[in-house]
Amino acid sequence: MSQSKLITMDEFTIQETRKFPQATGELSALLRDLGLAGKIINNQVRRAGLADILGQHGATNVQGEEQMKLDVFANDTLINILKNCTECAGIASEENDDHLSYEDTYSRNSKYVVLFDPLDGSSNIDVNASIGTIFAIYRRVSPLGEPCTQEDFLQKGRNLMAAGYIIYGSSTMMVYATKLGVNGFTLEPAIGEFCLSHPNMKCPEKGKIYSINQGNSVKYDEGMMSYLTYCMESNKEEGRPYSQRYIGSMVADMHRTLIKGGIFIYPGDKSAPKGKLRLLYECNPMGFIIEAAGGRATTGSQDVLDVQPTELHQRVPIFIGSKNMVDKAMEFVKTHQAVS
Ligand code: AFP
Repeated sequence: MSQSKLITMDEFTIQETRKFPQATGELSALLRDLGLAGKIINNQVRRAGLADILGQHGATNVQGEEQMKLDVFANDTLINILKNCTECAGIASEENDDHLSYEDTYSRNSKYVVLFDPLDGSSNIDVNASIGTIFAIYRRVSPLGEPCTQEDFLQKGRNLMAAGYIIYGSSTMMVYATKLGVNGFTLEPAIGEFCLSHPNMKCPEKGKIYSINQGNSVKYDEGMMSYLTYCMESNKEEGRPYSQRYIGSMVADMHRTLIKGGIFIYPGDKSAPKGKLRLLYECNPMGFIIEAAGGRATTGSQDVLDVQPTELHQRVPIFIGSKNMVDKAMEFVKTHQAVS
């Protein structure tokens, strides 16, 4: 990309906001605050091996999974930054049982709520693989001036105002989507700013990579198994067999999928019909980003963004990525659904 000057994320977001004369700048401020949280978390992630911060924290989260110290740090950082900013009425975190309503006057009068997975893929921390923070921003439905309520968080992904992630990888990047599109910003460590590096990101319509925990295939249904066989079959014209890549960190697998194209799948299986990934903290934000980039995200029976959430920690199966590849996977899944 040839660009004559560095554009910081703040500059870019303000320019985008100017396209909407009625905008108050609150969403831009919220994105800036999420970027700030990302920089603080990044700083700790980069020092993980040195700071003796690796290892289990001892507690388990609401999903029954062991938390690691960095998860706790990332969660606390986001909660505190969003509490002290003036644009967020409350949060829901993958690491907390319930939502949190901020009670001060500024917060009560804020129109946005934020949901996040503070450090997704944290089991990759001790092998130094990429991990990330995922966030989703809704306009609240409860009245301004009141504490926010659970209904503010249990909204369909279609209602999202913005969603994004910060990937702590070879470099640190913040990618966020609004209805205007998807843009990526790389952290320039010398000045501590996220700078526009990937403008107007589009997910290629077709890719050559499928990404799934294939070790679980003994539990998959016939539709899933026949799709996997299709991915592995040789067909020169169609570019198969596809390559299989799976990091086990959704942010990292999705970042690759967004840039290179491909399909990422976490299906339901015999022991977990709803799969593993959480609708509100992982599937909706990633679904919103990928749709804004021209891709597709489905549970296998409906668009992820159309699922009406009923609980904060709900899980859904997900097929997400390049539109043509998700369409093709659905042919296999639907055929099986039709005969079973
Ligand atoms: P952790 O945060 O426990 O590492 O889980 C990561 C994750 O939620 C998501 O980022 C991965 O895509 C998925 O789980 C990997 O799950 P499997 O290990 O079951 O394949």
